[in-house]
Amino acid sequence: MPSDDRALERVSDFFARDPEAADAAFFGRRSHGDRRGFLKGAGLATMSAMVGMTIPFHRNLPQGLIPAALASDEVLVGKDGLRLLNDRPVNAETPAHLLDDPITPTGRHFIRNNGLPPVEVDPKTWTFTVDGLVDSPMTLSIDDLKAQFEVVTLALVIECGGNGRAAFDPPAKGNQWTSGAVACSNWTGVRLKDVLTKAGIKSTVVYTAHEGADVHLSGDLDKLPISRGLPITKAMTDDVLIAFEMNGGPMHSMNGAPLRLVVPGWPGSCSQKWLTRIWLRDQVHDGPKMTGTSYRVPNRPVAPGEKVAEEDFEIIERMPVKSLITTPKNDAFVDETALVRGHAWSGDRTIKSLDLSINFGKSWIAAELDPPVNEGAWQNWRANVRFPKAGYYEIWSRATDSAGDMQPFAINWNPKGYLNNTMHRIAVRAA
Ligand SMILES: Nc1nc2c(c(=O)[nH]1)N[C@H]1C(S)=C(S)[C@@H](COP(=O)(O)O)O[C@H]1N2
Ligand SMILES: [Mo]
Repeated sequence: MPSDDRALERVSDFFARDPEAADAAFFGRRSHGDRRGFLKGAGLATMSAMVGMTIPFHRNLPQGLIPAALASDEVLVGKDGLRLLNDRPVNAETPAHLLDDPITPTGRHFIRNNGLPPVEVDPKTWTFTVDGLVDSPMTLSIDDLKAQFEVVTLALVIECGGNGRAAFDPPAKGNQWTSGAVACSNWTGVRLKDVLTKAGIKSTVVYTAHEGADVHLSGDLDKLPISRGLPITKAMTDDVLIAFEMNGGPMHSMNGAPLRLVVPGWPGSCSQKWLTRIWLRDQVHDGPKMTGTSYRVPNRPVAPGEKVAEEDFEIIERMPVKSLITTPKNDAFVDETALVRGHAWSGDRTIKSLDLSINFGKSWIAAELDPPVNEGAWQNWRANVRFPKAGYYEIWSRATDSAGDMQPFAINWNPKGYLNNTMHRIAVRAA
């Protein structure tokens, strides 16, 4: 396991410290087991894939030189306005006002990587395997999926379990997400349930285990950066997809192209990217980032800063009720009346009401709330808000879900900073 310091190292520092390991990490390919790279002469295709376009003068690239694009914000090729938190692994969130669309465009879907994405992926030759406790293990290509199963398109929320971590006090280690590690894109694929049913689930199965083709930060090809799973009951629900398209087009390479799981409403970590294997097990999966304090929270309320014994942690399942204000932009100047809008969601549930306050919670204004376009999608809402006089206001949004859970004002602290679902607050200045 890399320490948190190593995990926060930038690409350029990694190459400077350990060029062999860095090279293997970037250009080693788990799925094929061969290690190729700059030091051993990477092909044009590899480098082009890494920077997102052809490199006309690639023959002049000195050996071992890292294209500057890989050590800068340009790792976000094909993304629009995301804020880069780290480049090794790449983690980037979307400012709230750029999440304004009812369905999140590909360029605005956040990125959360635990390792180094595979390069030179080819959707034509990509396969993944279903094995473990099944009657007939299967290896399927994307064409096989399209031919053998019903293809569906659903708008599905993916939210990182650590979204909102930046607000924890005392601070929690990890990516300091503010509010932008969430998105609701249209995903096209087949239902996981249909594929598992075809493989034949043995009666002893309790959990799935997922593997992807990304490489561990250490460059060690025998280690997986992350391998999580689902209770089989969740895996068998209608809205869990094995997806091969995003928003009607190709999936972005950083969002798992060419094949990924999408498990709406549960921590984003369940939605394995660059999917290569689903393994059915007769125990709760214990892969990397399933155990210890990863994606786990204390099974009881704890005091801020309290040390919690590992056995008192439990796996996060559904994500809690939450909302986002996407218009106006934080700190905007507004007129006497302003259209306020955004989204609300709650894992495995629907939203019953969305209320806004402009007087620090003294009174609330009900927003107009759309039903979800399908199960697993967020719900869009809007309201015309009138500001009684010129001055500084805060707009607070508070969602209540179908089970009556309401967003809190203050955070329930936990050691790793998961599940911050406090109300969203933005500042505006009314003219
Ligand atoms: N193979 C693989 N799958 C992965 C990850 C990863 O690092 N590797 N990160 C997970 C986490 S923690 C999250 S929140 C989501 C983020 O999906 P996105 O990057 O498409 O937004 O992917 C999940 N799937
Ligand atoms: Mo995540």
